[in-house]
Amino acid sequence: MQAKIKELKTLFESHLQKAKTLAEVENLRVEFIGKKGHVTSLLGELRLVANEQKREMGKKINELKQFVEDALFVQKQFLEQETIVKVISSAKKIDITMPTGQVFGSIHAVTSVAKEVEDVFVSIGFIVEDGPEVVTEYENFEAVNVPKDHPARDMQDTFWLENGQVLKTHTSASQNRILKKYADNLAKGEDIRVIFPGRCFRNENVDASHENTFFQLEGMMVGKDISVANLIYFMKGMLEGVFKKDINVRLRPGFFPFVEPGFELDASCPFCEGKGCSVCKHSGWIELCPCGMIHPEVLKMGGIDTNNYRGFAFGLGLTRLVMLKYGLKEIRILNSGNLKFLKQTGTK
Ligand code: FA5
Repeated sequence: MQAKIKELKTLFESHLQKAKTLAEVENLRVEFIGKKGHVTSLLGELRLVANEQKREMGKKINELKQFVEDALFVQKQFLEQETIVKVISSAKKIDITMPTGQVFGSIHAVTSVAKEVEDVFVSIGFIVEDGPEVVTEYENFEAVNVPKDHPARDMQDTFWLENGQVLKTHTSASQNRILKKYADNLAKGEDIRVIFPGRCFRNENVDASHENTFFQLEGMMVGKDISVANLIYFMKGMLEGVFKKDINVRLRPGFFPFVEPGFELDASCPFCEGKGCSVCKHSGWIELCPCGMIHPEVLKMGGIDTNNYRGFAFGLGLTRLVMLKYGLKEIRILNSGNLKFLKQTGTK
């Protein structure tokens, strides 16, 4: 048996020297340590060996098996490495410093300003929510205190779908769903702080400052002692984050059925710093963001206990903010796909 083991080892070594491909190495594995391989059969022959030698022979066969396994592993690794080197050295050389001529896209101005606004709010504990563009009549109107036949429905020209749903005319259409989603926060002693950007659609005549498809970015904060002062504080912080300078804000009364009291928030013109210029039509102020304290009916429909909690909401005209930031006089350029414009305003 000992002689057989030795013989097998020599045979394996001579075969291994000739194994120059991975397939040949695999064949060798099957031939020696496969189910019916030489070494495996030798193990079967152990039962014929005298009892006092069984232990020693068993050990030697296992050592041979281990030797074969190790040698095959090393040879396999060597061949794999050799293949990689061959592929690399025969590959076409590419100069990665050469200009490719490829045209890369960039982030649209609306997306990039939305991200700036989101970053400011997220840094003060707001969550960013998404919402569908097709919504129910209830979400778009009733849930924000605009019942059927209410004259305020005419404030926003609506695209109605055949199934009775609408293309959302304002991001306020997500208020009800979001209030319901986070109402439990209040019981846990936490505020509700959410912002929700979204694309809105209105069936109106387009001009330099009105599009039928535009973006708003809405925000809500609900809690125990929320007041108009909180609203002013957060809006000022957001504008300073976007324009990177001190911005004054002022409130004027404004009517929206879903807020009481309601306001129009004006920002001091970031271009002339309130002195008056063509962007602010020489008033020093720019109308930017309707807002107000959320109407108790809206809170109730959102599952909020109005005896204990109050909140503010704002509906920033995101597209208008983008126009302001880039000094654009024509809103339609933003949806035009004009590459020259997109290249100038896009960020990487
Ligand atoms: C609303 O849509 C209210 N939902 C906003 C709101 C939310 C008020 C929460 C109070 C509390 P309004 O219709 O004014 O309000 O639109 C808000 C902003 O969207 C406007 O100030 C304007 O900046 C922008 N906007 C409205 N219509 C257009 C349009 N056709 N094109 C571009 N921007 C528009």
